[in-house]
Amino acid sequence: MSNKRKLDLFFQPTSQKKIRVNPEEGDPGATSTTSGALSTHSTFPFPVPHLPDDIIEGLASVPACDAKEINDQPELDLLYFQPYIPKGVERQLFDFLRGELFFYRVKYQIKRGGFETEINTPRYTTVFGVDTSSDFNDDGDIIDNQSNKPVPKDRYTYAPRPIPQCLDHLRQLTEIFTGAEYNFCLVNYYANGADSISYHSDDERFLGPDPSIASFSLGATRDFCMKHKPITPKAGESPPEQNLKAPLKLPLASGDMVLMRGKTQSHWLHSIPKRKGKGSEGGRINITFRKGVKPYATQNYMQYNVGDGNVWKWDAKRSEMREWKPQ
Ligand SMILES: O=C(O)CCC(=O)C(=O)O
Repeated sequence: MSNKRKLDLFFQPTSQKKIRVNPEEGDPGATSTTSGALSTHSTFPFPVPHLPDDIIEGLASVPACDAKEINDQPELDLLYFQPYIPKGVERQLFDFLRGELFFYRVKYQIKRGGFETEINTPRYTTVFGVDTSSDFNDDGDIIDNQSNKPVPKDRYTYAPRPIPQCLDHLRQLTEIFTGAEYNFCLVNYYANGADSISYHSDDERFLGPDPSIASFSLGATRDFCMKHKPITPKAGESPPEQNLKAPLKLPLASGDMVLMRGKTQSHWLHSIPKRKGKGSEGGRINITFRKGVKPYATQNYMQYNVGDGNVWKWDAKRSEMREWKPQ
């Protein structure tokens, strides 16, 4: 089936499209259209509203432009959409997600130079999804994909969380366009230029070889820096050319999407550095879709993006994230 046909089917009018509402909301097995519907789950601190119809309609014309291919350096393979989400719709989606999602400010201990060190993640994070070994049934219970039975108790330390409809809609659209599958959605919120993510690569074995990662930007423009991983020169040889290359800098604006694929993760590092001065005040959301192929993907993503800390939610009156407590 062509992408166009798949999209036409996907965007049939919402009045005909039935969306299953988690039975915890009331009538078990009830279905509803998008208006007023909520995604709920026993692991969610509070329900997350479904995407409003006007955002769904706005997303019907993605991608807003053709991608630029960036593959002129060794092992680099990017598609860069400027933008992917049409102007105006990206702002609505940013406001909606910032206002409705729950976030965490994760702290964890690592050993550094032989000493236990506390790391304060310098941004708000949250994650949804589960690796390919498991799935959620219609009641939201986690089941083993092979046996269709509840997963063994020791598979997950942190209970996985299903992707709420408001992010799953974009995930499904992204699968259609990129031809890749995604079972995780990670969301970062950078409150201002002081929030950041340091150089790293998403090259964990639990993502399998040559993972495709679709990375969306909403809100403030931030630089996405990339550099080739250092290559140790062989004895007596001069440093390989890659070590001398200047880092790549993409000024990611609201609505942009970067698809990183092929050898990119195994050979390149990426970061969002801190930003000072003009333009450093605005908030930015980053959404990445990935596919985890081992249970450790779920464990790792939950530990470092949810962890054990307090819940944060956007306070529109104060225009800031505030700690959220159950009423
Ligand atoms: O915020 C971004 O654009 C990058 C996020 C990122 O690298 C990550 O979540 O691994």
